[in-house]
Amino acid sequence: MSTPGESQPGARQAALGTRSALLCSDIHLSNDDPELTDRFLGWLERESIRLKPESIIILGDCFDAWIGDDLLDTAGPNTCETRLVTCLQQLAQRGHAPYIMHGNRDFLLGDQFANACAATLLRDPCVLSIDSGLKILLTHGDQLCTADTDYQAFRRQLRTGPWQTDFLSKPLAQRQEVARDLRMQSEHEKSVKSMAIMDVTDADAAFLTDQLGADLLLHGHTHRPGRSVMSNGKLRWVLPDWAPPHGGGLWVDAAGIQAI
Ligand SMILES: [Mn+2]
Repeated sequence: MSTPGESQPGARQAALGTRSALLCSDIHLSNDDPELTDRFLGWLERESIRLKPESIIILGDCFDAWIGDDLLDTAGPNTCETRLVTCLQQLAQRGHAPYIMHGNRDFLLGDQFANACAATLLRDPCVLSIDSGLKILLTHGDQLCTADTDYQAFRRQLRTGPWQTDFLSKPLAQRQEVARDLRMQSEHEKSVKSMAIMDVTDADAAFLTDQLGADLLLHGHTHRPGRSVMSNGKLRWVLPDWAPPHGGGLWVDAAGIQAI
C-alpha cells in the first residue's frame, strides 16, 4: 500500500551526499503526449551514458498529475508511468541512483511507485552535499512562492492526511476527474495572476537557504530557468521545464554547476 504525500514526512530523505548528480524537473509527463516521454527518456539515457552521474534527481512535477500509486497496477506497458518506471529501474541497475521529490502536480507519488523504480523519495526541502564540500538546498519551489497566498492555502489543504486519505479512497475514474478539475483551476489561475506573484519570494528563498546552511539554492516549478543572485549574496539556480522546445537540466559535480 502506498504512503501518500507528506503525511509521513519522517519517511522521506532530507539530506543526500553524492559525487555527481544529473538534475531535472517539471517534465509534466502525460499519456496525452507520448513524444514528450520519448524525448525525456531519451535525454535521461543519453546524458547518463555521457556524464555517468552517481545520482539522478527529479525535482518534482515529473508527471502532469499523479492520482495514486495503485494506477501502476493497471497501467499498460506503453504508458508514461510504466515507461518511466522501467527506465529508472534500468538506470539504477547501471549504478545511477534515482531520487524523486514531490512537485505540486505529483505530490501523491508514494512508496509503491518509488520501490517500482528503485528510487528514493526526497523530502522538500533536502540538502544535497557534493563531495567537493558544496551544499545545495533542493526544493521543488512552490512552497517559496509565498506571495501567492491563495495557492499556499490550497497547497496546505491538499497536503493534509485527511484530504489525501479521502482522495485515495475514491475510485480511479473519480480521482481522474478531480485531478482534471484541479489542473483546469491551476491553468486558469496562472492566466490571471502576475508573474511576480507566481515567482519565488527572494526573502524567503534566502532565509531558507541560510537556515539550512546551504551555499546555494536550486529549484524548479516556476518554468523560468536561469541563475540569479539572492539578497543574501547566494546563487539561485532554476531548472527548465520540458514544454517544447524546452528541456534539459543541470549537472553538478566537484567542478560546480552547469546547464545541460
Ligand atoms: Mn510545479
